[in-house]
Amino acid sequence: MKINFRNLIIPSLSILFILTGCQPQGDNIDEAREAMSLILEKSGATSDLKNVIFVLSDDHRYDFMGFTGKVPWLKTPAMDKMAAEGCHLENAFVTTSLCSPSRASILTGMYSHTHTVVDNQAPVPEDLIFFPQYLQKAGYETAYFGKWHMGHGHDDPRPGFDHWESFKGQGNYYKPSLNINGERFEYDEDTYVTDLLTEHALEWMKNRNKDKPFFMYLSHKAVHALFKPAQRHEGMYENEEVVIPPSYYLTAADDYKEHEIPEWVKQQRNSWHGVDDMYHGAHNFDTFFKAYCETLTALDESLGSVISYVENSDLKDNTLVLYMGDNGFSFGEHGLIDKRQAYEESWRVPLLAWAPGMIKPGSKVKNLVQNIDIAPTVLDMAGLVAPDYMPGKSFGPLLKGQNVDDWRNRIFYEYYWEYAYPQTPTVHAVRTDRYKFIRYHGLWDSNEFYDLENDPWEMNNLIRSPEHQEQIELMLNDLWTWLEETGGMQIPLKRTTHKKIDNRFKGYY
Ligand SMILES: [Ca+2]
Repeated sequence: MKINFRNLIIPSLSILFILTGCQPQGDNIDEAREAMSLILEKSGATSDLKNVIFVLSDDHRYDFMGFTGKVPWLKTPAMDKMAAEGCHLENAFVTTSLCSPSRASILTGMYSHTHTVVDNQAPVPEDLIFFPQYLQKAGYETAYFGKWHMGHGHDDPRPGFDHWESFKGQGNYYKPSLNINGERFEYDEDTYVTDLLTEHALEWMKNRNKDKPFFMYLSHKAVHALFKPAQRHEGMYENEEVVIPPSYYLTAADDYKEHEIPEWVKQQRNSWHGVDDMYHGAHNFDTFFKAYCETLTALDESLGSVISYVENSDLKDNTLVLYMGDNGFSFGEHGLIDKRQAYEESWRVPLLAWAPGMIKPGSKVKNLVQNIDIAPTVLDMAGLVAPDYMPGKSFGPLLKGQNVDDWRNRIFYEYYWEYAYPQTPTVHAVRTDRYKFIRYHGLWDSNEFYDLENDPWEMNNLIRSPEHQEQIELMLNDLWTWLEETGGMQIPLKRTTHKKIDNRFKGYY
């Protein structure tokens, strides 16, 4: 089935044409795309720091790192080292908590409703510019390793990368297959994908063109479900005790009604993404929790190898290493598993920055940072001014310990309902450093408002609280203004192609 995306593409192109001054030749998208400039204005800032390594993980939640103490027995020495010697951006979030939309936001610097990769099934419009394309034009050598996920159909090289290694969709933990610069390579059943990608990334760094600065994007499959640790890590946490969050039992009985928790949250408890029927009985909470932590171990080792290589080469003083997750993951909070919703465990991500010489050891950034800031930040490191159509900002100054007076004081969220996972509705949300307002679309249910300072576990919905009505109205208006001003006033639809697969309506339309 071919979907005509012209109606989606033309508005985003129009924005680019206004900003770049280029006019489309008729309405031919290919010609229009050719006409666009990939040359960005230089910022004029001089910096010795030129190279950037961006390591992305899949579904790693913000607090499952050894140094946070969240899971007392979890060991992540490389992440701990990055935080101790570099910077922990403590309030990092995505704009959509789902693989493909978040990855598209990282690579384009745009919101999901702007790049239109709103879910894992949405095709990728051909006019999208991935920010490494700008880096290439500025003389960078670029490389991509690992999970791409957007547009499941193929794993061929995508624009913006001189070197390409990827696989279709989610790929496999064991016996991986890689498309390396257009050529297919198959690996044996003992080959573990996290280790393989790390080896190849290190090899590329050793053999790259040393006359050019570089940008490397190492995108791990780990720690996406269904978790499979490296053989050497299997069972390492077998005898440990899982961490049960305070909100785990909130929807187990009728208490949730007093707390004004929405009915859909209660319903999801008994679904593919709920603790009472997780993955339709294929997994139990304890083994699932431990397998996640064990799978995380090879990912941490990968980070350790990358940092060690940088540390022991001439890259030490001119390279920034960033580590981030593409979205969060709930482990029983509100009785839920997985992501998509706008509670903290789903919306927040880990974000660490390490660059000896630039970042003061042990730095903490408390500002609200999002995935849409990655592109402007990397471009900033390359001495380039991010294009105006990108709503994010470089957090480079924050890493250097500078005060940025006009940094955003609220962030926005969007998630669009998926046919395959009908238990989570369409969600829009806005969050400040203290309050969160969540709005559900097309659902006769309660919206939510939380005072995160007094209720960090989001267990007391204050949507009816008289003293908070003014704040709620303010945030509701902020949300609509954001959607209106950024072209987000439509809900994407997809044709139904198969019968339902959820536990309540399986086999029926
Ligand atoms: Ca993900």
